[in-house]
Amino acid sequence: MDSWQNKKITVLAGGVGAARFLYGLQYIHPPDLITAVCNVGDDLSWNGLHVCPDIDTLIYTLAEVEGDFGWGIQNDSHQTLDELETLGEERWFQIGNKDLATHLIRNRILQTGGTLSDATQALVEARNIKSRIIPATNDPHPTFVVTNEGRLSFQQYFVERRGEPQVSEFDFPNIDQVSAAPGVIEAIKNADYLFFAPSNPFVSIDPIIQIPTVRDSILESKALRVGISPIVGGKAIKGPAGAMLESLGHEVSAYGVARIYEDLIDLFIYDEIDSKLVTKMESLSIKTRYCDTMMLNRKSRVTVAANIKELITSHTNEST
Ligand code: FO1
Repeated sequence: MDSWQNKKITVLAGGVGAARFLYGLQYIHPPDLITAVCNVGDDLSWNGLHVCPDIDTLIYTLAEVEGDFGWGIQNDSHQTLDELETLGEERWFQIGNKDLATHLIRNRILQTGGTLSDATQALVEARNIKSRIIPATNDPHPTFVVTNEGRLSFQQYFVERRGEPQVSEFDFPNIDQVSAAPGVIEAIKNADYLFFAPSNPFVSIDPIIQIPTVRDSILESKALRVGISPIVGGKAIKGPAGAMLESLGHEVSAYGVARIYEDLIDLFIYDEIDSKLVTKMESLSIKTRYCDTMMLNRKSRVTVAANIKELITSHTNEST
């Protein structure tokens, strides 16, 4: 009997790495059994429009329209941005004309009494995506990055300042008042497999698991809880995870990430290129396994999902 078949899968998801993993996953597993709980800490207000980079990256990737860098829409144009610049506006955050359609729809739904969950659901359906994508929360829950240049919003730090400032800590204001969005706790508690996507542990996964009740639901979940390393060969595949690990005093390696997740997961998967870390990994209180996790193109995303499925199946068979 296939221990994986018909199982409910929930993925705690950030942006590009999570989107690529979910893309592969929905090829090897029924999409209607997959739920992505998505970070909203990167959200920003752009000219009054609520932009959700991680949710949109997930939607665009699953719909196969993502841009070359993994975010935005492919072959987009920027006349609106050009015109805004002509009118004296800043242009550090690039919103393409096609991408704008997403934000207009989301904004209409939010302004007519809908929640971010409602807006996300409408956008998922409009792109004919069969997996469930839900925001971690419908409340305002921005990530602030405390740096040597002051306290910056995530996008100011990441895009405007190109991730250059030295990071000392992260700030999630009023976190005690943030509630999980409908479906989040159930999706975590009732999952058979709960993945921590290969996303940034500090600014993608932590904003989700810091929400009161979410951390408890992970601890109470009956799922096999599986972390996937976003660090390969001592470097982040994408984004500032490497620099953040370093400036916060963690080892910049898959092992450094495994240690951060150790109390919350059962199994940690890292790339085969880091197989030399095996002795260190075995010193942890969790199981660890390695395989090829490099998602360089659409085909390899499916291969990686299949590799991970195989590791989990053999891990489950060994433990029973
Ligand atoms: N990333 C950039 O590096 N520069 C941009 O101008 C930019 C614009 C942008 C617009 C919409 C969107 O959904 C994502 C966008 N991103 C941009 C990516 C985004 O900053 C990051 O991918 C995530 O927030 C990190 O997960």
